[in-house]
Amino acid sequence: MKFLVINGPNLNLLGLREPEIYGRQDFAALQQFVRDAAAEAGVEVELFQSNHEGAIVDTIQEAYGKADGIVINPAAYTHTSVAILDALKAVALPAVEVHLSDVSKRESFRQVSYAGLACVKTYMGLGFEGYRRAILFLRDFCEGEVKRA
Ligand code: CA2
Repeated sequence: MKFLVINGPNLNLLGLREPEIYGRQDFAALQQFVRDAAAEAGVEVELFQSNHEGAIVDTIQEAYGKADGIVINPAAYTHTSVAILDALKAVALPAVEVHLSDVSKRESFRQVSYAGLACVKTYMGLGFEGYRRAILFLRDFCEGEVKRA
């Protein structure tokens, strides 16, 4: 089983500012955490980060036929991008949304999630742990899909 883990704009700057919201660990630590979580779950993982909406759309499209599921933190594009929502719907792969912070308790403009409309589950406010839960959920979800088929 292979999952694509996508991180959106500015997450590559983790650890540099706003540690009270996003924690003190940097993006390299997040990538290692995700690799370790995938190993624990017994799944393969491919990591992708971009600051560009179109690059994220391209990567979601390319996942079709290659990945079994997607874990995505679209960052600021969560709240603006119909293009990412449409790409997730188009490939129709099971997707799980992750946010490091609890966006439900933040500014009103963060209360809408377009990408979330195409996701089977959302984890927020758990920091890095949200990615681990997402991978484990997606593995169990995909195994269930296989059993039901
Ligand atoms: O909580 C999350 O994971 C977010 O997706 C993070 C986004 C934000 O726009 C979403 O509303 C919630 C922002 C990521 C920016 O990361 C930074 C990294 C270093 C310094 C400042 C921000």
